[in-house]
Amino acid sequence: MNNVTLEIEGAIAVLTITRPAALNALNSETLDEINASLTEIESNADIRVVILTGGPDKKGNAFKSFVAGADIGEMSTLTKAEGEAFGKKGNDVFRRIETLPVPVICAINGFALGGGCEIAMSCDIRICSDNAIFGQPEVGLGITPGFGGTQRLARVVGVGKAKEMIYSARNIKADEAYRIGLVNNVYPAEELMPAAKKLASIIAANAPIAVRACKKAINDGLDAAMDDAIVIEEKLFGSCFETEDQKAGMGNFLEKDPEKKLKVVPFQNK
Ligand code: CO8
Repeated sequence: MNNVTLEIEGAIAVLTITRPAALNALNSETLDEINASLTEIESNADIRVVILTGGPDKKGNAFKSFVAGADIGEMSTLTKAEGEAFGKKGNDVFRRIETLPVPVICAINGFALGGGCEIAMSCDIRICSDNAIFGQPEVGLGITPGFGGTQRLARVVGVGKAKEMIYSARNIKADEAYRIGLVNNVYPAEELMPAAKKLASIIAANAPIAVRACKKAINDGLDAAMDDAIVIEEKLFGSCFETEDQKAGMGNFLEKDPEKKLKVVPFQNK
C-alpha cells in the first residue's frame, strides 16, 4: 500500500493515513487502501480497538495534518456523475468505519478539513492535539461536504453549530472543537498517541464481545425510535449471556476471595 500503513500491536490496530505530498488528502487510491485495511482488520479476531491517525508531512512534521480533505486535484475535473460516484466511494468507506464491529479512536494530529473532519466523525471517539484545526471548507470551493459532513456534523455538534460551520466554511481550533463536543479531549501534541493508546488499552481489556455489542446497540439505536431502540439493547444484552466472558466477568465479581475479586479478568473474546 502506498498511502496507508496498518500496524497491529496486540489487540490494537493503528491505521495511519500517510500521503505526505498532499497533507494526507484522500484520493481514490487512499480510500481504496483504507477499505482494504478495514477488510484486514475485520478478518483478525484478535483486534479489539483501532486507532486512526495521520502520518507526518513531507518535512517530517508529525503534527501538521491529520487529513487535509479530499484530494482537490482529483476532484477538480469531475463531472456530475463522477462527483456523485466519488462521494459514494468516500461514504461507503466511512460507513464501514462507523459500523466496524470494534471501536475506532481517531487521533487527530493537525488539520482535519473537509473529508478529514468527515472521516474523523465516522469514528467512535475523537481526540486531538492542541494544534488541530477542524472545518468544512467545501462551500468555499463551490461544493457541499460530500463524505457525510452534512449528516454527521449536525448529529455530533447539533444542527445550529453544524450549519454555522458548513455555511461559513470557517475553521475552528482544538479548544472550540472540544467546547462544542466535536472531540472528547485535547492533548499536547506529543501526548496524543500515548493518550490514544492508553484509552485503546483500557477498552481492549474489557470484554470484547460486550464492547462490540455496545457499539452496535448505540449505533443501531440512534437510528431507531426509542421503543425499537430499547429492544435492540435487550437483544444484544441477552446475547452476552451466551458468552464465556460474561461467566468469567460475573464469576470473578462474585468470588469470595478479595484478591481474586479484584483481579483483572483476562477476557477470552468467547
Ligand atoms: N487536496 C490536494 N492537495 C492538498 C490538499 C487537498 N485537500 N491539501 C493540501 N494539499 C497539498 C498542497 O497542494 C501542497 O502541495 P504542494 O506542496 O505540491 O504545493 C501540500 O499539500 C502542502 O499544502 P500547503 O502548501 O497548502 O500547506 P499550508 O501549510 O500552506 O496550508 C492547508 C495547509 C491550510 C491545510 C492548505 O493546504 C489547504 O487549505 N488545503 C485544502 C484544505 C481543504 O480545502 N480541504 C477540503 C477539501 S474538499 C473536501 O474535503 C470535500 C470532501 C467531500 C468530497 C466529496 C466528493 C464528491
